[in-house]
Amino acid sequence: MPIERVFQGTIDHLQILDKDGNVDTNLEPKLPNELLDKMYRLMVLGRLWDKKCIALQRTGRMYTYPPLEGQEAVTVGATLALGNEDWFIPSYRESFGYYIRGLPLDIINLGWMGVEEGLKLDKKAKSFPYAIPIGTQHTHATGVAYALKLKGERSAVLVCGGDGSTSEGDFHDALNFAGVFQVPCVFLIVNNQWAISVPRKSQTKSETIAQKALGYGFKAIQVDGNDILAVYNTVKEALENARSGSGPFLIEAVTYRIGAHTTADDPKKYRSEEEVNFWRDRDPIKRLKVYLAKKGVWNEDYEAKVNAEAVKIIDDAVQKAETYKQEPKNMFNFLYAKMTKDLENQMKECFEA
Ligand SMILES: Cc1ncc(C[n+]2csc(CCOP(=O)(O)OP(=O)(O)O)c2C)c(N)n1
Ligand SMILES: [Mg+2]
Repeated sequence: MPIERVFQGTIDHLQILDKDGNVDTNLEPKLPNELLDKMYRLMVLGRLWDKKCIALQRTGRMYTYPPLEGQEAVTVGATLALGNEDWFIPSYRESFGYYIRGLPLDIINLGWMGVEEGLKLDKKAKSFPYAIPIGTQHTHATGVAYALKLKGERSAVLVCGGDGSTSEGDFHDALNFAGVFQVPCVFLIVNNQWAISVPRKSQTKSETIAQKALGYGFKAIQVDGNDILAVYNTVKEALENARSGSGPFLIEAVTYRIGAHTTADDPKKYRSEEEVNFWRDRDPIKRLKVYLAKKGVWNEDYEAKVNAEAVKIIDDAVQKAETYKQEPKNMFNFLYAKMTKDLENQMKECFEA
């Protein structure tokens, strides 16, 4: 009996801006300067806000916080590519994306300060609270996307999960269902090389994470996650295809977490300084800066203005969050849509004793 090949798959890797900011002119998207300027401002704001959050945590003004440094192109590029009609379902690492979805920064601060209202998201932002349990957001996303499809809405879901989340059963359940029911969901897997102290190579034997989608019957691509042009364009196109009925898509964004996993982690215990420096050299902000300088958008004055503007936004947001009068009863109010009898009794015990 002749052997017949019944399946063959390939995964492409996309990079538009190289590590030194040189653009591949064959791939360069024609984005207006206003959008490129917005990307740069948001990445700078994200980085400075991240530094501030770490400083707040170190001085007892914020709780455990998961740093963003190094992954700004993924969070900013992906959320900027969303339409108002789409849904954003992030993990804890993409909380800065809420700002791009229209939530004020002080509300995001509140979430990391342990105030319940920080995750009571304005419905207009069409965003889910960030998932702390690894991988659970993937099944939620498939479910939301299925609902959009059943309702006949022209919108899509963007869900973000780490490389570690792809080892969870939830990830595979979500992809299988998404493929079978052709739901409008874009899975953005943020491969930052580590799941706390577990390296990517111990996570899966696959050469790429992207290829996992092929097993579930849909397409995928790997992009340079430190190249905002590649991230933005790929997510935008995938969302548009999903809205038009092409079904799910997976994007593996290859990036690196420069900081600690969270403020409760010490990465020096499991990774080398050389590795971190290798990735520092691939910084996402630096390469957009070079590109913008060549376009005549970036110069020293511009940099000073962008930084001053970011510092002001951050200071105002910290001030607002720290003077927020929280309602302690909300730790009971926000647990279920309707409070259970047990919780009601516990609340009474706490506040009426
Ligand atoms: C179900 C579950 N198991 C374990 C944990 C503990 N945990 C928190 S973060 C993390 C690693 C996640 O790594 P990855 O998905 O790559 O995301 P990253 O933190 O790198 O952004 C683990 C195991 C958890 N939060 N939830
Ligand atoms: Mg990871």
